[in-house]
Amino acid sequence: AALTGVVEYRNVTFAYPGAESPVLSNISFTARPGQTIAIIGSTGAGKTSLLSLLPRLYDPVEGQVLLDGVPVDKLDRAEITKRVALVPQRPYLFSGTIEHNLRFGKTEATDQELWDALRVAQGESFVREKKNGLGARISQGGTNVSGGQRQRLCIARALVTKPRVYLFDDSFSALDVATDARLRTALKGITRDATVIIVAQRISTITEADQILVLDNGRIVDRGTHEELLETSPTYQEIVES
Ligand code: DCP
Ligand code: MG
Repeated sequence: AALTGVVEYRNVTFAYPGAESPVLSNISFTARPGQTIAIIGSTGAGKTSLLSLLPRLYDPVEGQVLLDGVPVDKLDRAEITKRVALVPQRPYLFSGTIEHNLRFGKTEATDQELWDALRVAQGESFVREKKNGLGARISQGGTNVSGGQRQRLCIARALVTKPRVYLFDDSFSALDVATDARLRTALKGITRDATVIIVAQRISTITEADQILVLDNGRIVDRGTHEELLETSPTYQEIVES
């Protein structure tokens, strides 16, 4: 069977409801299974807004977002949730156990699947260290775990759903460089056939991406691999040097 998980943005323009000017203009790109597409750009460039259109947190005002060739507004929300996992920039945990939080997207996951996801997300050891393990309580908003632990639990939650498409919104920024590197190596195995779109601040997180989109003021100003952009993109060079 053909691999699913093809994401296409076609001439997408987006403004927040009630806002006058668009925060995204004429965005076009395709991300295929097996690929990692990275999005980089300064704060306010529109990276989070761009990701939010695939799971339909918002809809574009012009253009189309397609999943496996079908405009997402023609798909059931349940179908989108099954195929696409978004790890948000502000990872959200709710009051309940670690297990509840990890099963949030997929109630029928086995404990083994939860531990496997935690292992990849580099969250296994801190959960094992808790007296109640998967049964350990998380307070509302996840205030009793660190920012990095929160991120790892949210990454594990996404892995549990075994989606075709992963959207990581700056998901590795609260991790130290070594944990970030270990996590991404482990992820590579899991996401080999999936489509990965990753927003990053740290250049080291994205140097191996198949394509990097440089976003500036809601527009894709340059695109290419890390090596290509170092040669051709002044905006990218600025980000690398900053
Ligand atoms: N914006 C808005 N209403 C929202 C969210 C954002 O009007 N609910 C505006 C603020 C910015 C623009 O949209 O001017 C783009 O915001 P993004 O959050 O998409 O920007 P980034 O994700 O690129 O920024 P950061 O790197 O800070 O996460
Ligand atoms: Mg953002």
